[in-house]
Amino acid sequence: NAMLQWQRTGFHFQPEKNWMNDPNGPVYYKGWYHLFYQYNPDGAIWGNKIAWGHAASRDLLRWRHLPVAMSPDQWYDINGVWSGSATVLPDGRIVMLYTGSTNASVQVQCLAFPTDPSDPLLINWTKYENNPVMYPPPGVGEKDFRDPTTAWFDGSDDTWRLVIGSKDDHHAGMVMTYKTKDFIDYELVPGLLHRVPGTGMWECIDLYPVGGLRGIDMTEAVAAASNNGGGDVLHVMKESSDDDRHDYYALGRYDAAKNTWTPLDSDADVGIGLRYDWGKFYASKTFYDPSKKRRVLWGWVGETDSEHADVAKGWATGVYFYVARGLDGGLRTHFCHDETRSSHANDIVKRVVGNIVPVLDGEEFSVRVLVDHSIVESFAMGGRLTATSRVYPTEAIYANAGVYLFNNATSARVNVTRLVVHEMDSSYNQAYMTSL
Ligand code: DQQ
Repeated sequence: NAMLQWQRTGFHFQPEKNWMNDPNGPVYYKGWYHLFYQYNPDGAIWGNKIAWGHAASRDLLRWRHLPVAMSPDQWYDINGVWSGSATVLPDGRIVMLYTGSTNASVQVQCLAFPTDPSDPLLINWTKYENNPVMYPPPGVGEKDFRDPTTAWFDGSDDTWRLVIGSKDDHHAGMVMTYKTKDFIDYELVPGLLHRVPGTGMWECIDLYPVGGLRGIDMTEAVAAASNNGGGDVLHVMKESSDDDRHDYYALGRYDAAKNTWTPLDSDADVGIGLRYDWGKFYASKTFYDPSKKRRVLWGWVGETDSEHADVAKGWATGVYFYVARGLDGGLRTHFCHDETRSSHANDIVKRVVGNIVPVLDGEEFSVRVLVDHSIVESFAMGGRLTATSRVYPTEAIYANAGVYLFNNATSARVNVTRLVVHEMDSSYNQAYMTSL
């Protein structure tokens, strides 16, 4: 079907066919970036046979599709090999932790290793023979215990620590910390790392240090904090809210000794304040890329199309900003995607998404918009605010696609100081894959 074919993204990663959701276990190994992902080999919708799809790349742009890494084939993951994370040990070995949904649909944590560590493509995976390694602890619902993070080393007691998201009886989202010496035996660290009432189940927790322009490895940040207080390093905590399907984060301070993470601003705590993206972006996960000393974020941009794609579709996603006066008299710049005119179809999700973006005195407003067939991804003010949309036009495709700039201001003067348009080679990914 030609229509569906053109909607395939050019540089946003997609499997060759069928359904994908969360990114899993991203890791850099022997010169290759690995991306695993929640994958249904049997169809284009989510199901109870989710496996780990797998692809590898040298540059994060051109991907080589690899065989399914792990399938739901054991009693402890027969209802799904769910999300998880990679940890690279000091000797270079990788351990993978993931959530298994058992034959009784209980969520447990499981361990797996590369079968052949000398294979840079990490094609074969071996599940640990005595899985699972963690069960829901007392008081935690058996369906509320999932998505282990990457572990970091804590030299104060020579253990690896990782966190897992959950919710409690009062609909509070919460994070539990585990520690282990060998990734086989785990101990629940007393107390909760964090908890926010009213935010529901916290999926796909992420916790990582930030400070300065470079990425920071969590193990290094914990070591630095125990030596010299850690300087200006802060920790981002992110959760994916099952209630409203958005990725929320906050900046805070992680205290390993007390097993606490405290937001800088309790009014903008995790789950109620900042979002990574104001459009369609969920179940994200970061990893530290040692080759470029940067932290890389992957997110899942789901489809918002209807299941039957044979409907008539039209065109136009507006990306716009407007300046308005707030109740306090100050000026605010709003930045939004208007999806409402992106298609004639009326059985797909079409919203106006966005928020206020800070523009400081003396700054010019700037926007970067990437259009990748059926994804529009925008970064306002260098990424202070981001919005991602799925759009399914039929008219503005190939040569009929274009960029239009409108100035609808009536009472103020707006000058465009610079407009740069690049055409992206959208067939790059596909051509590379078929030539392998
Ligand atoms: N998707 C996975 C879960 C995770 C959810 C199952 C988030 O592990 O909590 O496919 O999208």
